[in-house]
Amino acid sequence: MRILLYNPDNGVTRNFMPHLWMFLLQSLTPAGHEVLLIDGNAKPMDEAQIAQYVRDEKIDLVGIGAMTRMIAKAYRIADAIRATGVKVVMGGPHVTELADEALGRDGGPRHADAVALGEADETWPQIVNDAVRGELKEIYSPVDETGKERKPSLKQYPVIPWQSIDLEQFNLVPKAAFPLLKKVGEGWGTFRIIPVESGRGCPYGCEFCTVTGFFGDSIRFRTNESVVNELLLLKARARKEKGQLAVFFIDDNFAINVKRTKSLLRDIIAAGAQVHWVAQISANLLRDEELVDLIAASGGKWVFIGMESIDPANLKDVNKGFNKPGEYAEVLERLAKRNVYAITSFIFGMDNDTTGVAERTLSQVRTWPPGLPIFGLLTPLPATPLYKRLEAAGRLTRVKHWQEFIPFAMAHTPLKMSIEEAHAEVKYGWAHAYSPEALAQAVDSLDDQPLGYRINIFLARLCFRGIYFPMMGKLAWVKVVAQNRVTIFKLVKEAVFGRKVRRPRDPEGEVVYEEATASEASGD
Ligand code: B12
Ligand code: SF4
Repeated sequence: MRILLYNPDNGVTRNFMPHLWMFLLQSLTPAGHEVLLIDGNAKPMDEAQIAQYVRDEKIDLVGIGAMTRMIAKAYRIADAIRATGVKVVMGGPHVTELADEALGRDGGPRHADAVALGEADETWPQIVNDAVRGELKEIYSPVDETGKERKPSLKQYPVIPWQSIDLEQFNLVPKAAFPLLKKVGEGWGTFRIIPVESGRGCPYGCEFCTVTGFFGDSIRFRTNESVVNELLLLKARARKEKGQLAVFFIDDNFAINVKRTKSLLRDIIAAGAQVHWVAQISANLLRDEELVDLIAASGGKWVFIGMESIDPANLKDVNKGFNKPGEYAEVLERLAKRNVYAITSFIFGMDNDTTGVAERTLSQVRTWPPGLPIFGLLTPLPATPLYKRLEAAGRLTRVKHWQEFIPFAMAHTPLKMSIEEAHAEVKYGWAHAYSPEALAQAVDSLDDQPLGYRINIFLARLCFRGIYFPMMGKLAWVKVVAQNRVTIFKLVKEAVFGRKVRRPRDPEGEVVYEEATASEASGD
């Protein structure tokens, strides 16, 4: 069979990273089938185009995966494919929770021929085999012989053939930035972020999160050896392509078992498998100095921290009382001391939020080492405890918000502010955290660091700005570049002519200056 795996675009931004599920299911497909991948965020297609593609490529089976925010597009695409007579299987977190919606058993139209519930590592081969025989079932659940739910072990993790997968669509280097980036060091012609998982599951059960329900509170890990080998494979590819590559460890809480994470990081270092990496780790686990040392030594550059709120009452409300706002600054300083920076994620529209929450949050953020703050709204995703609580209280204003998806829009009314006020807070957060002044300040705050670090924070800030203010066309980019011309000019000048590097004060209290060296200019 010719199988197409498709992930829809989110309709707002371009994807910075491919979706792991596609590569994983491709690797788990029984031999003898050809599997094609389309990620809509890198290769946007509308319904007519995808239907044409399915006909032209003589596709026999399509698998579609989607998060809640992309599900409306996923259904439209599925409808267009099914109209060509090709069967569609859907999987992922949304249809796992609402299989009846996808199968048209809730009174609405049917979108999928079959639905794979939960983790499909073990059911996917069975789905393919059933499709070959023309015996596709409606629902596939990961269960054992006795019918009990079974979470796949990650001990026998498949080898994803990264050395040969076509990743052209995921090059993140904008062509206009070539001249500047070439100065920074070798190999900046391509830059890709690759998703790698080292484990699954998080037992913390934050009220708004689907992870504890979906992956279960049983935490499972791959072997260190299998993760290390995957990193070595990716490193070899980057070397061969003379390109740059970073890994996103997509584990929900990469350090959920600190002892195991340390052992993995030690093995990565021992094998020389260090690549630059990003991971999600909750703030409470970053108290451990040795862990943070190992993060830095193994290539960790950015840590995504779900801070959510600076108000302990809000955190308690959403079952995230383990976050202690009082220690956020200390945690970030601990990381920054090792040149590791944080993507700090905040949620507005929580029940104890009042107007001005964005400025109150930003006034703290400004005192922290430079990072990448991101702002979202409390969103009741289906089947989460949050959804159930708001539904029971009659507080949902858009009960099936995913069917009329609007980016950055609430689906319930917070207790102490209006929906419009909450939207305005998010806008304020993005506008002020990513203004030209804020970008310049972030770059300047790293004045004692090599040029590579400052370019890195500047480019990262520009990209993150695009989450709320998408820069989809050339004109939008030109505008952003014009607004930030002073900072860009400063960085280009330094890349081309070198600079007087400002070093920390020496013991005599004198400021020492020296010319930038080639090694400094080549970054980290
Ligand atoms: C990495 C990640 C991201 C990345 C981007 C996605 C990417 N390119 O990989 C980033 C950081 C950008 C991101 C952003 C967001 N994310 Co996110 N993200 C994840 C994360 C941590 C890992 C995804 C992953 O690769 N998992 C590992 C793979 C193996 O699991 P999987 O995708 O679920 O696939 C398995 C099964 O679901 C199934 N399956 C999946 N698809 C299909 C398709 C078929 C045909 C079949 C048969 C089976 C199947 O088989 C797979 C193997 O078992 C998950 C949490 C998690 N652990 O999954 C959240 C998660 C997917 N994100 C979530 C959310 C809410 C978001 C945001 C909306 C957050 C926000 N408020 O802004 C944004 C939206 C992004 C967008 N593009 O619009 C939710 C989605 C919940 C939901 N019901 O939709 C999750 C589950 C986390 C959570 N807090 O609940 N995310
Ligand atoms: S710590 Fe993160 S992954 Fe774990 S339940 Fe909370 S939000 Fe979800």
